[in-house]
Amino acid sequence: MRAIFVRKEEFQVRLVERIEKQINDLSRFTATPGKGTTRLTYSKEDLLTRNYIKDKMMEYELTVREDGLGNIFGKLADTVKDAPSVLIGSHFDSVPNGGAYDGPAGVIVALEVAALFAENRLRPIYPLEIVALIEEEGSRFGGGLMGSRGMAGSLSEEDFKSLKDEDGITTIEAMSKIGLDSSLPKKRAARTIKTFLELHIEQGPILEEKNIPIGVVEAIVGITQLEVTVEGKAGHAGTTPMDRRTDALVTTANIISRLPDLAIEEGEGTVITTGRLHVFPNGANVIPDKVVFSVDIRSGKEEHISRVIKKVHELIDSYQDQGFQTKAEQLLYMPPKILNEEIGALLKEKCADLGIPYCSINSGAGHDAMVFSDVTDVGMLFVPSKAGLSHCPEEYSDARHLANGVQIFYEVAKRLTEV
Ligand code: HGY
Ligand code: MN
Ligand code: MN
Ligand code: MN
Repeated sequence: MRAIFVRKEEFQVRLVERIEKQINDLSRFTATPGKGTTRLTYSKEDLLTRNYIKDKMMEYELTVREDGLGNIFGKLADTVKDAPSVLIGSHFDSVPNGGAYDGPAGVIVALEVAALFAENRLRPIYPLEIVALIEEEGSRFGGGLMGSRGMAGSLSEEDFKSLKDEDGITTIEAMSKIGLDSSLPKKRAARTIKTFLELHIEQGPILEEKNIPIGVVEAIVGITQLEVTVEGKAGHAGTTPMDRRTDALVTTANIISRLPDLAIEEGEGTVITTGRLHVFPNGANVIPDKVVFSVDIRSGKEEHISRVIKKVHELIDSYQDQGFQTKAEQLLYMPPKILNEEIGALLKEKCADLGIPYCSINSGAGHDAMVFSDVTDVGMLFVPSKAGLSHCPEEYSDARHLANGVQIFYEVAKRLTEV
């Protein structure tokens, strides 16, 4: 693919090399070496990544702190006391066996913007602040967008404390295991954030197919995540006649096989996915008495999501009269979001000034930017994903595209921080 990049200067080459090195460094912090990135929140891989990010922040002369959720902040020393920050960042956790770019690409780009502020000895009026967010994927505690929701106040302190992973370890216990202080403040007053900017890999094929290096995100799809439980009766696989079974797994299979049609009937890009499933007691010669599985529903319009949620409830309830207990717990509900037009226009203006081709694009993936759009102005850039792949070890984006993002955010940040 012929790459379109801003003119190649020594600075650009050096920036690309620095980005590539940081991507490679961070990709080492995985629980599944050789099988993609598995970096669960508050795990030892989280701790290694966290220390690396904090070292980088200190190298770039930022004041480093962590909040009561474990989000990491690097702030360019205050110039105007209590002025709201221009916050740039993304998340650093991953899905199981994911890629090296989903999240870290945005954290590294943000760090490199701070490096340019430091190198050019800029003294902004509004502070520049870099953030590395936790548990965006929800891979350990479910739901997702936990770091940004905790900051924005849409995840309450008690809900945060009640979250447990599959082994029953709470967020608080897991935090203290890696030396994090969960008693620190979590919610961040909206007046302390002037703008939030996030660069992310597209995780789809559009930019690569159009051969355009930058997407300016205008809207983000709405997402609901349900956790469905089907309870039947355990029994002996050999001695229980077929007509006397209340098999939770067979019923779950029937339910899951009906889900795709619910999205297809809605149309307009509505999608539904079951990605996680647990069978209990999970013995080859035991009729399963319980199954717990995820249902992820997304659409560009809220009406489609709410209709599908209703149909999922009707579907699982229809098994109640066959002796099953069923329930669906809502782990996450995020309506579709339209991002701030002014910030979008500013991003496009800077792309044009830098001679970087761009297009507008919508996101089928969820992002922390959608949470922050409830409390501040938000801007988001996408860079191409090779073959549109993501959430898999094959995920790849060209560091030169990320360098484009650094330069665009650097120009936008100078304007917004009123250097
Ligand atoms: O699921 C998503 O869209 C994001 O990757 N957390
Ligand atoms: Mn992501
Ligand atoms: Mn992701
Ligand atoms: Mn419609």
